[in-house]
Amino acid sequence: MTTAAVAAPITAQAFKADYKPIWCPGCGDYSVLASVNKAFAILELRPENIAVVSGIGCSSRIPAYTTCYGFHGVHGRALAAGTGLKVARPDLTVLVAGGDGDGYSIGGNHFLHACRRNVDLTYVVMDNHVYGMTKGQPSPTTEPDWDSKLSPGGTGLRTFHPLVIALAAGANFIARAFSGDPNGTAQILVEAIRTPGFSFVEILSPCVTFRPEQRDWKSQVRPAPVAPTDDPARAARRIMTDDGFNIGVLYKGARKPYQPPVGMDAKRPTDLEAEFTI
Ligand SMILES: Cc1ncc(C[n+]2csc(CCOP(=O)(O)OP(=O)(O)O)c2C)c(N)n1
Ligand code: SF4
Repeated sequence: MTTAAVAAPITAQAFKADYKPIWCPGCGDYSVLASVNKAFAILELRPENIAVVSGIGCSSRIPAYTTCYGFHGVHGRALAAGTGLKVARPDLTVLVAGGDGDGYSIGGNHFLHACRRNVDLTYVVMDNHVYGMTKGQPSPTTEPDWDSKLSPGGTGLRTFHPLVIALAAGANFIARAFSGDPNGTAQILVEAIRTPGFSFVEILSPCVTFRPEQRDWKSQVRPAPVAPTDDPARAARRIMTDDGFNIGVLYKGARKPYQPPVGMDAKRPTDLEAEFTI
């Protein structure tokens, strides 16, 4: 009698690339990377079936640090690239990742329309309320009174509210996580990836270099005191009235993802020309 070989379960280690991250010691993005890899392992995915797509920024370095397929594109265009990829290759798990500058400033318009389109991918924003890579300029989520050499006295500008904007624009899954809770973050990512449609996970990820006071986030975050809802009005009230530190899944809807047909016969330019001949 022969015993069939049983494949060992995949571990987070299998998603860890040989490249050593060059983030500053203590940067929250290290834990986000660990949570992403853990989530892939819990879901029993394989690196060759995943694409991690990013823009530019410290956080956007993440594709290089996984063994998955990766695309480190241009600033603010991660969602455009990731959406196109998922539409062309619906068989892949697509994770788009980056920072608050990348996603909400230069990429803000893509963010709105990715929520609206509801293509089946997961978007992770490592939000540190600052442009880390370019040395500390304020971002859309920077507090109006944050005083720095580059914004003396603060910007005085109202902050962008990514979660409620995502809800209004049509995202199907909305959650907030904290990098200092890697297991909780991994669980939220598992749920986000499993949920069909556009899943948005905002991860508070401290920039210890330009916002050292964010180390204190660990004492400010708390589990959201309410269960996830599928009612957008309740979710909006919840998100609008919290102080930005409630962690958990805040909204989970049931919108059908957008997926146009793929694999259609390509048209030759001469056929197209013939269609338009009067
Ligand atoms: C078109 C373009 N404009 C500006 C830049 C410069 N730039 C690179 S990263 C970045 C901001 C990064 O901030 P964020 O996305 O919050 O990521 P973090 O570095 O904080 O992780 C900027 C403005 C660029 N690379 N390309
Ligand atoms: S500058 Fe900030 S965001 Fe960039 S690696 Fe350093 S701590 Fe992280």
